Amino acid sequence: MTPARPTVRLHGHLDRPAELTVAQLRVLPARRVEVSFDCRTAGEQRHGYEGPALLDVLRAARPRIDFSGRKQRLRFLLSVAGADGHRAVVSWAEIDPDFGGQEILLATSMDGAPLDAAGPQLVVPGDHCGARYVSAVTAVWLGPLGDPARPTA
Ligand SMILES: Nc1nc2c(c(=O)[nH]1)N[C@H]1C(S)=C(S)[C@@H](COP(=O)(O)O)O[C@H]1N2
Ligand SMILES: [Mo]
Repeated sequence: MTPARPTVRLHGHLDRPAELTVAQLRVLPARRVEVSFDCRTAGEQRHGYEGPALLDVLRAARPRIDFSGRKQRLRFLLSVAGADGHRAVVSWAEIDPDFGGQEILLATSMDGAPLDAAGPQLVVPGDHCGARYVSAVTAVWLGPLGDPARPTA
């Protein structure tokens, strides 16, 4: 019997919410990055990751964000959750090419080893600390901070 594959649930303010396996993430264009990060308990680590840009994953799910101007998108954030409950927030602006344009990935392999059985890993090359490298990602939520009906709240 084939073991069940972990999936990532893309939910929140999306027109096409989805539940994707690591194999389905590989359909998107893959990026490769070599990174090093520091862990308070385990010290410095270096790894090579491969996988789609988080931006491409989310664009495929059609974010319900008004892209006609630039200010509207600044209240949006992503919450990335791991299977063990570890969670990290990424702002939309960090990955948006008009702002930070960071190449944050949802990795499908680490050091050449596929992550199909473990689930994908968030890769944040700009971070010095490894804590946002959420592994075994099970969900990515996208939504606005505050009430979009009351933009000044
Ligand atoms: N799901 C999950 N991902 C996680 C963590 C965690 O506790 N749970 N710890 C983070 C931390 S603190 C670091 S430094 C990196 C690398 O940790 P590792 O060496 O234990 O894999 O993974 C990050 N990703
Ligand atoms: Mo860490």
